[in-house]
Amino acid sequence: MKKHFSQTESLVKGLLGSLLLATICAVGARAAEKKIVVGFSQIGAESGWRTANTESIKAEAAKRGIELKFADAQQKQENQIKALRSFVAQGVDVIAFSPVVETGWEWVLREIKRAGIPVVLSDRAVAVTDDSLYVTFIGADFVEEGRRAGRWLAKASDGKAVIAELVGTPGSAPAIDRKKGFTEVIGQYPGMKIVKSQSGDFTRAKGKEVMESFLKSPDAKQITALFAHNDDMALGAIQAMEEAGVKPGKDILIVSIDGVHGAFEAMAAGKLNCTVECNPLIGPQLFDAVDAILAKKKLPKRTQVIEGVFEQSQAAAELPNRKY
Ligand code: GZL
Repeated sequence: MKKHFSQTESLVKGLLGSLLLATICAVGARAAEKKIVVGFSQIGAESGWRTANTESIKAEAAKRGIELKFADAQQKQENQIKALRSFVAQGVDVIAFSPVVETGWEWVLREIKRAGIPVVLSDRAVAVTDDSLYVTFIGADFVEEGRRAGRWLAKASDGKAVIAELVGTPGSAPAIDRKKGFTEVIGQYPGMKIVKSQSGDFTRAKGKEVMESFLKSPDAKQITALFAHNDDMALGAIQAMEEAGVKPGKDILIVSIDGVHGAFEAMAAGKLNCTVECNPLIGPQLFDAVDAILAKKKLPKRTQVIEGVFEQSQAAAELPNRKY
């Protein structure tokens, strides 16, 4: 009996050993295969800039084999907050989002921190009392973009301009900071003043609508320049000017921000005078940050995006190089 039991015993031991080995391999293989999962809440599709930004993020995630859970908020903060909460419920590895406005994020960011999920701010910043609620912010210096627009207009108008302003989404970081930078520069020129200012919400349609109302106002004739917080609103304003018999780029100088393809076409046609670049192609930087976070590397609180300024004389030559 004893002999018989030892043969059975060694058979069972062998089986258990190979079962254990197979399990270890399977778990190991699955761990090796486990895809990084990133939840991204995007503002919407309000402008050419935003579309290019989305394409850059989706393309980079696909290139790196990252599972991207992408949510379009149609420019509504409540939709972004819902999406952020759903990412927590799904247990993603990293959460990234482009906050439509600066305020109102503290609560949900604290929930995400409690869930132990790192957060990356993409494109726009948030106003919070505790900056440990996010790991890093990847985006442009909007105040400097506003200064660049102001400097260009001061030079082009010899420091004398009666300005209409198309403002971006109220409460958004780009709208607040671009206005801040622009007014800081024109404040140095007594001959430059903003006489009309209204939000076009970064969209072409609203930009056209607001410019139409500016041109219908009794003091419309005094306007000599337009500062648009993005190219899409400037392109809408150009349409409104032409329909009103005003020559855009000549009767009214126009400076805007983003550097989208349509802006270069308008400059080449002599209808837009200057666009200050704001690079939307931050997908690679975003996923470099994700990789660094998952590798437990230290990141700076702020990752700057590099950009330039382009005017009419450069448009035709630059057009073929434009990636967005
Ligand atoms: C800027 C970005 C702005 C663009 C607009 O980084 O947040 O939002 O200037 C876009 O075109 O709608």
